Amino acid sequence: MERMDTVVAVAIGILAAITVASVVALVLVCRNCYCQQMHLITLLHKNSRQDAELIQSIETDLPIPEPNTVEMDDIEFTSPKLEEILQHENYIEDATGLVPHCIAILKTCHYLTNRLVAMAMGCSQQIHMQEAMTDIIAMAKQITPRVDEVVWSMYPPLDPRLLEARCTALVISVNHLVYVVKNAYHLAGTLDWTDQSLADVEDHLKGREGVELGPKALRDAGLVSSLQNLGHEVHDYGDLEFEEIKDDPKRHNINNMKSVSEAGKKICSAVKKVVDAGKICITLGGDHSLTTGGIYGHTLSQPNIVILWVDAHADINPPAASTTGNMHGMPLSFLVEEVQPYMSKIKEFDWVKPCISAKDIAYIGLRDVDPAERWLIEKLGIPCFSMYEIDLYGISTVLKMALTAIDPEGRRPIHFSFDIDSMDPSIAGSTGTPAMGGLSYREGMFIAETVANTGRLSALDVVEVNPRLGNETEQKHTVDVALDIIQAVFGKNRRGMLPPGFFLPRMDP
Ligand SMILES: [Mn+2]
Repeated sequence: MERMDTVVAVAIGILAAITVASVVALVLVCRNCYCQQMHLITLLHKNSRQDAELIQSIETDLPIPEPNTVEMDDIEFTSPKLEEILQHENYIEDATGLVPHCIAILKTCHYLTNRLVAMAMGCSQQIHMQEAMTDIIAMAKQITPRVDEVVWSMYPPLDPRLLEARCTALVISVNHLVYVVKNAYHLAGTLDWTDQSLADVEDHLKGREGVELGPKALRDAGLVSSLQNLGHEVHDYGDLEFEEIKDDPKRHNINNMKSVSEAGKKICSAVKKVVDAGKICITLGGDHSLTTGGIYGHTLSQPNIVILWVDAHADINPPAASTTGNMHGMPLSFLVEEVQPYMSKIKEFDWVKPCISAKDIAYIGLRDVDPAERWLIEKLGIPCFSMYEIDLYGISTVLKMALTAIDPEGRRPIHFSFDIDSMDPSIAGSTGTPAMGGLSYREGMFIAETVANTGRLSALDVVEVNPRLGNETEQKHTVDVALDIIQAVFGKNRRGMLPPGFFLPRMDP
């Protein structure tokens, strides 16, 4: 019952905040509106536990005045707790994976309403107060019960479809408000920020996770120029375009199965093309599922590769053994010959053939390994250096052992698959499945420098950088760490660098 009380309190809290905001907006604002239909696709994802507390924090921190008694100037719409929620979002647990999206939608709707109201306060003289009042009142009346409904169906999130429908209804109402305000101002240009917020909301409605923004974040941070500064010729092939497949339910226990299969084919041929041309291929993710196509494509050009898999996770669950259905936990199962007896036949993945042996992979940094994965590692004898071995031997010995295990003679091309979640969340927290106790910055850099020193790097994956998770500082750190690792892999060394031909001229006496 305490939980129900919390839910009621929360519902009333958020409802009241948005009511006040909407009512103020409607007093100031006029004219017509239109609405935009959106869809919510359920996406299995991580996590949520402390949601009730978090939502309660929103409630306790937001001043919630009585709509009828308050003066416009008295309304304060700031909440430091919202910032706090943003920081801890990626540690929230919930089986449906929908709650984080719902919280994000509620927050954005809250933010939109607040800003629109604040703006209306600032420019009330521009608005024709008499007009369109009826429309706006009707609209505001829609928003409040819809917030209430979303919150009610979140605790617990028993029916994902109901939750989807209710989030959609809320977003439609908030869209109404946005467009009514836009219309009232006749100043669409000054309201560009609303488009960004609405696009964010739409992403959450679609269950998009933000990891697709990783490559842009790395490019924006100067990836290409930093590699050029190291003396490399860099060709940026741009983003691969993936078609959106509408009807793509979970099948064979793989979420969005057709989409990931089709994407894999494209990644496969793109990587093959680059390696065929004698270049080192960097594949930026995105999530780790890209290696199904990436490693297969690499082997089509270079059959003799070995794989250095630096990750918190083993990513070798056969689909049937996966507890989440997320392809990014399974890519190696499609590629390793010895795993095939444990795989069910999936015709959509006929294009990928098992192409590497369990003996050709070395894991480094594991610390979140599923039972099926541990069983395969032991049964197949996959060289595995978890955080335990790193603590036991130190990173230098571990690397020697790992490289020797997969290639005693040190002649084979290396596919270095680097998952940012191998690093400790304290330095790279903006990632979908963070795990405590990861690699230190120094250990990560040492791995990268050692790979560079082999001179045998043939392909590099950098995956799971998610610039939408974590706070601003975490996002920046995560991108910076990824960038430093990439630079180290391509020759930047902490000992310092001599540019070609550099010398210190003697001074005349
Ligand atoms: Mn991974």
